[in-house]
Amino acid sequence: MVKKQLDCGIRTFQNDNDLTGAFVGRCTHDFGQIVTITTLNDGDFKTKAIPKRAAQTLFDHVLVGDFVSYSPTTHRVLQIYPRSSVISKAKSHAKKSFHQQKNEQPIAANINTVWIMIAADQRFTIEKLTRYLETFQINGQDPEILLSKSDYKAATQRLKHQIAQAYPTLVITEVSIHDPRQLDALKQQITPEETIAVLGASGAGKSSLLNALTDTTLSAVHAVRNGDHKGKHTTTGVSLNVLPALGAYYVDTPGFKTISSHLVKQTPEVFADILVLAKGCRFRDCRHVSEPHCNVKAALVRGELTKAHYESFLKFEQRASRRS
Ligand SMILES: Nc1nc2c(ncn2[C@@H]2O[C@H](COP(=O)(O)OP(=O)(O)OP(=O)(O)O)[C@@H](O)[C@H]2O)c(=O)[nH]1
Ligand SMILES: [Mg+2]
Ligand SMILES: [Zn+2]
Repeated sequence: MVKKQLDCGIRTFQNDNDLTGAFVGRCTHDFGQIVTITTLNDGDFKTKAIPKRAAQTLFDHVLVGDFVSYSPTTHRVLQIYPRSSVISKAKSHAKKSFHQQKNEQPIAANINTVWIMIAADQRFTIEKLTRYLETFQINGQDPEILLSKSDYKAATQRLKHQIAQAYPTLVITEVSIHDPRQLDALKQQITPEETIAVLGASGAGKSSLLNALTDTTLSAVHAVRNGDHKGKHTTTGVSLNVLPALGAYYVDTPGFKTISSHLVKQTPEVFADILVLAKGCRFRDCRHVSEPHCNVKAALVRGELTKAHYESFLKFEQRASRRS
């Protein structure tokens, strides 16, 4: 049983895909040009991130979370198996290009759940939260929000209030690595075999939470800067880590500077209410700004919609129209 929990999900993947007997590994570390592949019987090995035989498109870079077939003699990746999901974001200094995939940086594959970590001691804006929600949707679902460093009690309450104004339906889980009760409640949310990707600003506490969940110092952490509490970009690569007690997998990521995507799939769930209201607007292409008989604005005037919620929807729409 314990062994099964530590296999990075390889056996389950083999069983589900009729691959028993095949040499299947999972990518557990991405250093840029080089990745680590973890296997059942051939240990861990490092290899080129872009396998020789793969077509030279961006998404053929082996990603953390990928299941691959490999040669046990040459330790090369032969094939990346089809992914159930990929998370990606726009490259930091991407120019606008016809070929949008080229400007997109893939982060990890075969992710079941995305946690966005917002720290109580860091600078926060609703717009940044919205960009996280639109960028890191997974299988048509919004990511889940973790409010970290909840031991900063007053700041936590302020943040929760601010978020509730803009997103009354958004569920937020508070967590502090110093609060065993909150850590236990978070563990209850994790299901065996689940692969969770954790994303958020540098210094938010992603690696600290990994250490807290594993009772180890698996991942390096570094104090945030005095004064503005900015992180120091301690984690540089993406890694998949085993949570042994839970039989699940935690993908630790570096704090990214830009959060946006050329590949936003759909309007975040948090705006579902506005999409419903918009069906009642007179004009199908209503922008809900100054058009007559706008049902969204009517709801705003009636107080059924907060100003913060309405305004963040408009900003989302503006970004969407710039993308298309
Ligand atoms: N008070 C408090 N501090 C925390 C908590 N979690 C993390 N920290 C501190 O926040 C700082 C940054 O934590 P890290 O885990 O390195 O942050 P990170 O998100 O991994 O940062 P990058 O690797 O740079 O992206 C460290 O000094 C941690 O001790 C918490 O729950 N409460
Ligand atoms: Mg880190
Ligand atoms: Zn309207």
